Amino acid sequence: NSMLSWQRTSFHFQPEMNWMNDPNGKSHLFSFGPLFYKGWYHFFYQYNPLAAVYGKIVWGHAVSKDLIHWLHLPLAMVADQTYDTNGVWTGSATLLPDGKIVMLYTGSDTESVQVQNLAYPANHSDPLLINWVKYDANPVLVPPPGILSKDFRDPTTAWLTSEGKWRITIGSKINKTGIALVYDTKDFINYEKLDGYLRAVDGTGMWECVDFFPVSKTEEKGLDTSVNSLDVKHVMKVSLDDDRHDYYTIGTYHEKNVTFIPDDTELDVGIGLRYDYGVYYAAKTFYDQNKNRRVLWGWIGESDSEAADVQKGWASVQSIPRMILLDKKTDTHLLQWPVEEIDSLRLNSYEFNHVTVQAGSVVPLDIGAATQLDIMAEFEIDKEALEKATGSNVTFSCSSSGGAVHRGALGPFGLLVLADDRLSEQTPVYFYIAKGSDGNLKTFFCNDQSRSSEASDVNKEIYGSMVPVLKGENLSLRVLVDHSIIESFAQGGRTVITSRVYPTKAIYGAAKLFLFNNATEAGVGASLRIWQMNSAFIRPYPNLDDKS
Ligand code: DQQ
Repeated sequence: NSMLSWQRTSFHFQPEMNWMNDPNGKSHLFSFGPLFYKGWYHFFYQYNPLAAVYGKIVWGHAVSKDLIHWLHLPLAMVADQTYDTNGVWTGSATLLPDGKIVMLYTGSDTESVQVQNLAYPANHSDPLLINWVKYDANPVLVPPPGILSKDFRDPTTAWLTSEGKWRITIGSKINKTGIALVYDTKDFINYEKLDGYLRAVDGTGMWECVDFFPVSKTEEKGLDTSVNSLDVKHVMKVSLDDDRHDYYTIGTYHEKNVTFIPDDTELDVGIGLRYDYGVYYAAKTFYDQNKNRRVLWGWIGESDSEAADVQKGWASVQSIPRMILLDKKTDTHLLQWPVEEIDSLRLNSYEFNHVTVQAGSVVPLDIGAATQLDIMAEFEIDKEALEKATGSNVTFSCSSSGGAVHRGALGPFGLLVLADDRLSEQTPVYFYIAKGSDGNLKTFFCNDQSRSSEASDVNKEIYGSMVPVLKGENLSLRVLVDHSIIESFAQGGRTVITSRVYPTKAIYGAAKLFLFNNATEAGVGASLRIWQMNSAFIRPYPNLDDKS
């Protein structure tokens, strides 16, 4: 066990032991008036308390004041009823105008039928919300006619219609068409199924963990889930069970027709943009009314073997919560950025200004141990080389064009993360610029895990996608490194990649950081600010028995 303990992360949310998956209940900030002036973020998650592999799932629960340091609380809900005996699955919280909370979640019942259930806090004056009550006439929704019993799950947070009803959507499929069913309710007990679908897309299969929320077209802030006006766009996100990735689409919500229409049908739900081009699934947002922002949580699984998970005794982490905004410069993309509270973990910093990284070279960055880092980097590519490069028709893709060792005129260049001295282990996080035959530049952002570990039983895919780079923009990167996870954000969070890597040598003090430029023509100038990161405090809540 201790041999593998270095893989444990230091500032990402993890239970002490065993298996975790989806974020649930979309943590909200609850404050309880002047007498109990205590604001807590609540985080619920899919959890198997008995083993480090998937199994009978219950709801884990933790609280935080800042989304970074966490206290584990007792399980919020366990599989103890006929309507959830095979698992207390994913659900969402809705904060009612009177300050009360309702939770809708999927139960897998005695026959493994997926049904929707209602739960609420036993005591709304308990800021920790330790005890939960399941409604005694559950389930409140069963699969409607035409929907298979195992294709009906993950109710969203409810939003208000202009008539004052609450509306939710639930993911499903018909044959191979992914769909989002819509229901209206006044009391969360009785529901009216609306005709049609919020959206349906052929060939995308089962939609899990649908999320649906507004983003502001005019302001740099988040919006409560019910906000709807001409100043907003809506975002729909689905998790595709078939390919295990999270896709989002920006478009317009038509309340009266109960439909969501993408701005660009080529970027439709489930076929267009992804939140993250690495390991990232079942993500959910919530509106944080304390800081007027929308925050995204995502489940980051392991990519080592199940046997290794059993040996180390735990599996999965949650991403650093990300603030979400509409990218007004592109209008097609969202921006995702680690919540500002993560900055409180920054320790000593190192600055490097305009470091020249010649074509075909590697430059060590002398910062000491490189296992817990927050890296901000900007790259300027040699203009002459950009102009001189000959355009061609070659199609580049991160995953199939040879990774960081494939040399082009204008890339790859970037960082070698979690690398040992001799570079026998390294994970390149990099840009690759391709010039088309029309002379236009296309920029790709990739993570190459193929040499991340000398171990053989780990995933070594090369991840990535195109990233829009607008006129006048430098190439910019932010990378959070935390032992076995690398979360990387390009162009302010327009394109994001999360890697799970399991080096055997590049660990603790032996883990180093380098700049690299594997282009054949273009030199690159790099400016960086790098912080060593403290560990977060993530422990059991003290003295819970003593709650007087
Ligand atoms: N995980 C839950 C389901 C959801 C899936 C069960 C997504 O409710 O569809 O643990 O990872």
